[in-house]
Amino acid sequence: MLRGPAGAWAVLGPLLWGCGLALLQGGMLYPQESRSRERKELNGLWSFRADFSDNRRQGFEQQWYRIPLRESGPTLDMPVPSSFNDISQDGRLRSFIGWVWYEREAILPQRWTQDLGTRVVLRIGSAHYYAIVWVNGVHVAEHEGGHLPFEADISKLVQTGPLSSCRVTIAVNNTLSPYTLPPGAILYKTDTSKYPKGYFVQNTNFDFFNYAGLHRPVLLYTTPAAYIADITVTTDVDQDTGLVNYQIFIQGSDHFHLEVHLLDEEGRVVAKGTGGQGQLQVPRAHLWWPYLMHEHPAYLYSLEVKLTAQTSAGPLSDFYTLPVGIRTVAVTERQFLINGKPFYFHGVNKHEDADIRGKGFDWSLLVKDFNLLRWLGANAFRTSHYPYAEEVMQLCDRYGIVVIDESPGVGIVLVQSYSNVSLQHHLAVMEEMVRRDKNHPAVVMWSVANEPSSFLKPAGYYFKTLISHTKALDPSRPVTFVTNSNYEADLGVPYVDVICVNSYYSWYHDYGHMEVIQLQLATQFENWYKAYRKPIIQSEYGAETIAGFHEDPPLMFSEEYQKGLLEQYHVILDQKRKEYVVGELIWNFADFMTDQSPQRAIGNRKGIFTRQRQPKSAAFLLRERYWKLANETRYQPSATRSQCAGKSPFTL
Ligand code: BDP
Repeated sequence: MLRGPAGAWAVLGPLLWGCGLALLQGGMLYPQESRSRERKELNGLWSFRADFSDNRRQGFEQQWYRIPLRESGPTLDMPVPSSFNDISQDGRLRSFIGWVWYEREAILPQRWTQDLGTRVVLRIGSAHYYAIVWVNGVHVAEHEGGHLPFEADISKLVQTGPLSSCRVTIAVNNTLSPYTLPPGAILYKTDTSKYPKGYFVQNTNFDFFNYAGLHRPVLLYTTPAAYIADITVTTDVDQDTGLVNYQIFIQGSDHFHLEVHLLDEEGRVVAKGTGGQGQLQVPRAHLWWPYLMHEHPAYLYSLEVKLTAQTSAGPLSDFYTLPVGIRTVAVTERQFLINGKPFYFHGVNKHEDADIRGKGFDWSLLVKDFNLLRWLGANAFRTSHYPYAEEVMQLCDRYGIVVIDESPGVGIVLVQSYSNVSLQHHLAVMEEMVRRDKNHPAVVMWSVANEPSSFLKPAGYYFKTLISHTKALDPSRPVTFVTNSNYEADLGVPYVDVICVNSYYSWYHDYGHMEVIQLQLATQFENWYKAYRKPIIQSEYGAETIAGFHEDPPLMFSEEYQKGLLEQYHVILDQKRKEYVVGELIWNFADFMTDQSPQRAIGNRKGIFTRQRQPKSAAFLLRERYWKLANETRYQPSATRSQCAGKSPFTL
């Protein structure tokens, strides 16, 4: 039976898709090459300087952006993308707080600087946390927030003079405040008998190292002056016909013509349309299925959009191709449905984290992680605790790895972080996130926060507003946040579609007593379910484990203890998944760096893989479990509707 509010959006979602879109101004299409578009990556070595001055403002006082950085003082070579923290041997840089300066020259093709029908855009994938950007000394952009892209149209700047190069300067500040996401606070230590004058530290309420810098690709790309600014696609299924609703935003011209073609994986046109908005119908559609749920998961169509526009510079064409997965998502009182079939999340929580590069994007790491996920039989992960790189989301679409897409709302524990200023910023971040990730079939749910103090009085209004805003932005997906509050005290959970609960039985309390886990976990599930009658995901559980530590009988921190603890959880998960538990996500996929503290032996060691991606014993245990779960929950299409005749099943 469909539950009230969730049921309503499950039914109305596809019809309402146009309404949410109106709230999203402007687009954030992934920059791709096409017949009308070029891109030039600015990855590699940049000049770099951290501003160690007492007030950290020397760079602004001396206007370091006006002349090449090397002319205003010494610089370091800094790789982009990468965090800057672990690159040098300078301990001060590892824990630096304040402004750092990046600079690099880019040589532009002549056509980009001379053809006024070309638009040149500078795009920064992620700058943690606050960034100011200049091109040739001219301020072009400013952005708050560390995990989402932003861009600046720099055509006018590069097309006005005889220049064939441009100097890009980016100042990045990693300071967090109670009003940023995630929140943090600078604490001045004023006791001069203990600390030097002006001494301060940054306190945070999250458990990962606050890596900073230019974490994702920086690039230049072009579009014609009249261009496809945004595309939004939602999908539905009627019997065996796939419905693809599209809406396209154009900028740079009021007189244009749009053609859309939907191509299957063989490149055959299966539907076409014209105009900025419409519905394509695909008879006998191949649905997008999660990994291991179907013999041909992750089927992607291509939506080819062609714009022909009249402009003052003459007629222009623009081409953009968007991958489209046709699938539905719905939530009932006890189930999470994908394409109308019960889906069980068996997966992991991750971090963007690795040796040396910190949170810097790296293709080798990315592909290794996806190979490990597939080896493990994981069908899902949560982007704990911030949006991951766009390239990660693209691989999830291609491999069928289902995503709970989480905002950087982690560590919202202080009352100030529930203020109006914080809420407005959180709403804006959700807009940026939905705008960026709305077209990924892999994304099946938004998570607006992790472990906030949702028992505090202002939390009720805060989460009500935040969740309803997110639903208004995207009525096609359920919304949640991840709680660790008591079920009776939590003021945010009434507004979620799926309850996501973190618990660390026999780890953060009852140390060493694995015998209490079953009782405590069963009580947890029963309390939440009785109170809300909503499906539940065990969104974190785990134990700190130093690879190579062995103790039998199991002791904390040993590989045996991690395995034993997981096994105790699995007993209850196996009972409750027959009722209303719809998923289990281990904490964590891999060990990761944290702040230094007596509880952390060089980072958080709850990974089932080490930070270097080698398996601990628990990885083999989970692998056996996940493949078994996959076999039990696999959807068997009837012979007549087989969607992949002649294709081999995807197995490892
Ligand atoms: C949870 C947090 C996660 C931590 C984990 C832990 O959500 O970010 O890393 O605890 O302590 O409460 O390992």
